[in-house]
Amino acid sequence: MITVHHLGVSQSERVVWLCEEIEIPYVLKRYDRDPTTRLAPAEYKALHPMGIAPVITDGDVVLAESGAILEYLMARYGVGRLSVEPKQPNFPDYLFWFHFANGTLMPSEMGSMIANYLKLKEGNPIIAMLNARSERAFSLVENRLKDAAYFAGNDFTAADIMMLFPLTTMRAFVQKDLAAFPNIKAYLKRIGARLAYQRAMQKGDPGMSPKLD
Ligand SMILES: N[C@@H](CCC(=O)N[C@@H](CS)C(=O)NCC(=O)O)C(=O)O
Repeated sequence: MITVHHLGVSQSERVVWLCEEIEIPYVLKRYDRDPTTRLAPAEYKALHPMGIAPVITDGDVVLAESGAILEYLMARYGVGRLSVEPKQPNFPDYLFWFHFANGTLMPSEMGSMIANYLKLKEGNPIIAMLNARSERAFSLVENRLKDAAYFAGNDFTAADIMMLFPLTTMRAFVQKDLAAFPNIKAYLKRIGARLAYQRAMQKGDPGMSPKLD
């Protein structure tokens, strides 16, 4: 049996959501963040040497890293659901957006979050660089969602599951006004209507309303 170790308000929401979408049996174990440091509690950190969420256990397998976990679960239990076959024309789009989420968008938003914590003053060249990078990333996302209903094309895939966290829950840590991004807002509405997403958020973070606008 798969156990999804979910740290509250974290990227492990992706794993709960994937399990709900592909309807695989799993046990959900929730952990709250340390109220002072906002980091994972010691019990969570003991699960994997890196000490960060998400982590799953599946028999003897202990696996961390959102992208790796999603690929593992889809390959072993997903019977082809939510991924795109290499022979399909939108395979490159699927790969790009699946990896853009954690390869570029998350580091860019994390940079802005750290700059906020350090209280760098407006006008600081690092802030200007980070803001420009974040704007470029959000504009790229906005343009993609003008041309396609979902990141890989017409169909919802795991690329959407990877991409959603930086567009939603990450905004609990670093503010981002979406007023200039109508396609992103319409997309978030579409995702919010998915029953599997609603179930995942209800089970994973019952006290939080998903940041869908
Ligand atoms: N690239 C990693 C990032 C993991 C990560 O940074 N997790 C954060 C939560 S979103 C975490 O565990 N923070 C708590 C801590 O550092 O103690 C992944 O996607 O799995």
